[in-house]
Amino acid sequence: MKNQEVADLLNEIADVLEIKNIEWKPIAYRRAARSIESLPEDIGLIYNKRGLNGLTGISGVGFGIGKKIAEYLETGKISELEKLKKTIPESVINMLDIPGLGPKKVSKLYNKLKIKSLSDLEQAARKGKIRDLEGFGEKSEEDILMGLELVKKGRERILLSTALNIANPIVEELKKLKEITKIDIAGSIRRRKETIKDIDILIASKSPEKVMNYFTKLPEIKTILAKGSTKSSVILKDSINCDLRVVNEKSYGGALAYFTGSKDHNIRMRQLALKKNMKLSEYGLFNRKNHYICGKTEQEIYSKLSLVYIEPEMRENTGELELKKPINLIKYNSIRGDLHLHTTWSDGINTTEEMIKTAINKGYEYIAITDHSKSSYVANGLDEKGLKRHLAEIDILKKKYKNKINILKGSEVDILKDGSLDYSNKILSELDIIIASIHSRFKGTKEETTSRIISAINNEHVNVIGHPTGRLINQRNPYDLDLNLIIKEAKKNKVALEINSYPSRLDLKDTNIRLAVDNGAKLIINTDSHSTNNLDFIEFGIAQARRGWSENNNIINTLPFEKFMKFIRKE
Ligand code: DGT
Ligand code: CA
Ligand code: ZN
Repeated sequence: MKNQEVADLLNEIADVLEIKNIEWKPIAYRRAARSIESLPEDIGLIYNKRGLNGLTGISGVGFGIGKKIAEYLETGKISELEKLKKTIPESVINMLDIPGLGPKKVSKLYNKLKIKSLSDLEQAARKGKIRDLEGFGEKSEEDILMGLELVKKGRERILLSTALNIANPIVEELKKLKEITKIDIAGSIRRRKETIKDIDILIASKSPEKVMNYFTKLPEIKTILAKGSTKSSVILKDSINCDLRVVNEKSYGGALAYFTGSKDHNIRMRQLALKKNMKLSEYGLFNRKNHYICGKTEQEIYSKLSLVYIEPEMRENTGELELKKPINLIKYNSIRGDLHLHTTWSDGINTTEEMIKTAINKGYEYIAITDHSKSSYVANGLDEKGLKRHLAEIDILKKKYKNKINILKGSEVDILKDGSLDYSNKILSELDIIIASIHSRFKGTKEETTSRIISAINNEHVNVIGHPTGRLINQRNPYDLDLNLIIKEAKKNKVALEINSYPSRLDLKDTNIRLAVDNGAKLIINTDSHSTNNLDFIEFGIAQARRGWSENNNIINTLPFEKFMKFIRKE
């Protein structure tokens, strides 16, 4: 489907026009973009079948915009946009990446203060030059500086899911080469860190030259930075670096441990080896006289050092090497149900039935359908009447699929400003499971936001706090919260804290999860799916749970259905 691409380009035209202070036209482009985004049919197909008439038949698309879309579908670009982009510096357009800066604000910064780039922007904000501009204030300067920080971080580090989507196909390509006997992704990806700087791949092979020749010719590669027989470094077309190392089988475990890291874990491990009169390197474990002891597998290295084997997700030197017995981390197949799913009844793009069928195919025992409540109007939340109709539909589907899966009636209910919920208790009592989430007024004080969440926890109908800290990776910082207090209250009231698996959320994050685990609060791993494909995000939530040292007993949706329901009924 090209719909999103086309919509993005139309929005880009609108952005540039708005920065140039041109009126009305941007509104038309945005209207067209919105309607194309939500088209169920592929816009390319519409054009193929019915030409320009097909395009102008789309609501909001007139002749002028239609012709530009046709040009894009035919040639892959819109000349009008290329021309427009030449009329202002690209670095001005980049300012739109700062959270909170839309084209109107960028236009003022550019036209009135002559701010042309992110570095101009930073200087102006630091010197207090922006506060006097109409529509800005001292607070906006702070927000801009914080936004710049987030953007800088985001440029350096990409989301784990993005990194895996780039790395996995490369590994699949490499596996085709029969000279490769072992291959693993190492580095922060193997540790499943939430963001990634670069891709590290390790290979065992007796013909390193062949491997390197094959690797450096892959179509994914943009620039070769270095090519040697044991190490090559490239920049991929996705603008991320990828390092490849080839070792022999005898050193594979040593190299895998070394390149998986983390660096701090490696350093601690080397110290422990020295204490035992051994030497650990990327080639394996050696005795004082430099005689090879072992190195084929990681397991034998940990074992020779009398250490418990540490799973990659735990290797951050936060106490794991001091463990006397292994932690039985939750497994990637331990989850029995996904309890946070959106459908076309609010802002999802698949129907309730499509979501149910996907969950059945994943082998789940139970699921909950949890569309938004009425205050989430941007997410098309359901009012009471809508909810009733939605529940009637779920009743029918429950019967239809009763031998295949247990379907819970749920809702993701907004926590309002005063801590009350978006539906009355009477309505909430008709539902099986309630996720309470904050979706508005993120900027309260620590006390305000904490007490809003605690009020929700104290509501007898609430079972889960959704994405508890509200952060969006590289886009929005977490709310100011007293997480210790929330963990304590959640535990007391049999409310589970969510590990939201959505790749840009991962909320709670690894360190928060560890805090909840240490304090005995229960957690639940959900995907917050807005389409059937999103159900696969569960692996990212599980990965963060493992990074937070979770075992099955910390996570309520590892329980068989009856036991899970006992928790939900607060028995
Ligand atoms: P990233 O790339 O920032 O997301 O995180 P990593 O952990 O993948 O870091 P990277 O790519 O710089 O290095 C890969 C691994 O190599 C790292 O996890 C541990 C190892 N390593 C890198 N530099 C050092 C070092 O100076 N000392 C030790 N002991 N290990 C290192
Ligand atoms: Ca790396
Ligand atoms: Zn939500």
